[in-house]
Amino acid sequence: LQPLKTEYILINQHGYVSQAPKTALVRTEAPVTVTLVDSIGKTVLSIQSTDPAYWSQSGDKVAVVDFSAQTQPGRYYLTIGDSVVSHPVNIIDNPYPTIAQASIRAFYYNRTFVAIDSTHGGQWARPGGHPDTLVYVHESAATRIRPTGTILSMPYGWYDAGDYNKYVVNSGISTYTMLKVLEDYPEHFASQNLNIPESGNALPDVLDETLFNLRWFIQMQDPEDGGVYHKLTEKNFSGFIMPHECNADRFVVMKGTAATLNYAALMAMSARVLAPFKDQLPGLADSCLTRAQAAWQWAVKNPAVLYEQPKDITTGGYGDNRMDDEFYWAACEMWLTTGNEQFIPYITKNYKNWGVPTWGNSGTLGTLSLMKSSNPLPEALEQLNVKGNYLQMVDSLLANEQNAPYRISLTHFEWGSNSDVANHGMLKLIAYQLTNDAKYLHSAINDADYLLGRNATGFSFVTGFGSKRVMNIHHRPSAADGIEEPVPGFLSGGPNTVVLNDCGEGVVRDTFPAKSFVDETCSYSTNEIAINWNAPLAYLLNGLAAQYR
Ligand code: 9MR
Repeated sequence: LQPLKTEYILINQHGYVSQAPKTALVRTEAPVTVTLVDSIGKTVLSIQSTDPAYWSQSGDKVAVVDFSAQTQPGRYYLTIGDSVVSHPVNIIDNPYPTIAQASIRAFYYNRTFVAIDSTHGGQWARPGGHPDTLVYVHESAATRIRPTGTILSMPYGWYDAGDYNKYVVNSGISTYTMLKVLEDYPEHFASQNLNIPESGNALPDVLDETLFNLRWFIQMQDPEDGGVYHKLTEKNFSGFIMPHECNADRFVVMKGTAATLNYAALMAMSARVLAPFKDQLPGLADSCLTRAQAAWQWAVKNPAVLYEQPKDITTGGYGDNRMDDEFYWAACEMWLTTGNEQFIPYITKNYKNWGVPTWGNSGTLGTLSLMKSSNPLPEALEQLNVKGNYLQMVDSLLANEQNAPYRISLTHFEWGSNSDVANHGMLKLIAYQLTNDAKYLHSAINDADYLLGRNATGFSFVTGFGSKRVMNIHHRPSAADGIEEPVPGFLSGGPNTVVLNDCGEGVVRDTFPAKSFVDETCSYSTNEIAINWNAPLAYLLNGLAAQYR
């Protein structure tokens, strides 16, 4: 089988489910016959591809190869003639548990403050950094009681991404998604062992990991008035050094409506999701609710305080200029947790089909929570037809997928495009929970296949998994630790054309969006990692792992 022209055949390099549909893609101008061979070269299946179709996003033609008929677990290869062979094709009863676990362990590796020890971190053990027990109030956040330079202690929390800062707006959606996957798949998490320091205590490991972030998040409220700081940050992004080598001052910056509503929403949701664990976490759910109420009141009094980046701060902006999605999300959570009718008008006024969730568009999170409610909705909410509209939105994602040569629902590549694919997968799994219709489950598998190699770049985008996997993520510890393999379990942001020259003149990127990606540390716009990207990945992979257990 020489030479190896693996790029012609695009597969999920991690593994296919033995009892589910299995597809690969072939880059070809005309239909081809593809052979599935076993590890000693014996033909087990001969497959005729579909007619190739052109995709304007990738600038190439691909044909679909469906090898679902092979249900026997094992290691195989897809071949064309005697010169083209794929990466190994793994067929497994449930390929997801290990990678699902890694997608959550990635958050452990991104903890601030604590050291990552070798028992839990293996070769990626490192000293702790950024204790955040000494944080200054920036002048943009100063009040009479907390004037500029006041010292606060706000420890714990995850680093946002490849940088070392902590941002409320982005942390809120990430934490929500992690609590949501726990809420939706409790049995899966009852037995999952993440090998983190808290493993073995009475809580599910995913909750322990999420609490590590929540314990920081909860502190971002100004106790005087209930408003919430936009971020906890250094003035400028640090160099590519290890966490413990950083010694730049840290600040809390400007209170704003988006951060405050995001906080109200997450705190109210936490009060609900944590309630069953009140024996292990005494008082926590109650205090989340008290804080949610104070934040809500601040936001009602200050409904349009937009975040403005102060002149001396250059780290991530996460500046969100629309508040109606946050008002909707927060009102949904507040109503669900308190049952107080005062929130209903905020829900009805701001309801719409908010679409795929992102840090700047969080409305659908409220819808996901509403749909999970076990109590019947009051008439005013029933009339919104939330569930019907939701399923219609997911159906349109499925229609996109059917029409797309690459068999995904993505039609437009934004910064963090891979997280949109992962979020599609999450939305589809939730549609599957609501309907039990396998078409949603199978479409979510296609999203996982894409992320794990069946895409226009040929890369598996999850560190540590896949034959041709990303190695040079824009992640300070991975770049500075002297270890060849990047920290595992992280989802690379993925192709897009937003910043074509992030690596300077020396690196030329493809101008087709689906191929505009480089596996270089410098490519912050295509190869960074982030908690809001890993969270839907964790949802998708753990949901699939739960499905095939
Ligand atoms: O995910 C964010 C993306 O939507 C924005 O277009 C981009 C530029 O503002 O910023 C991304 O978020 C980055 C954040 O600002 C700082 N930490 C790293 C994040 C991922 O790149």
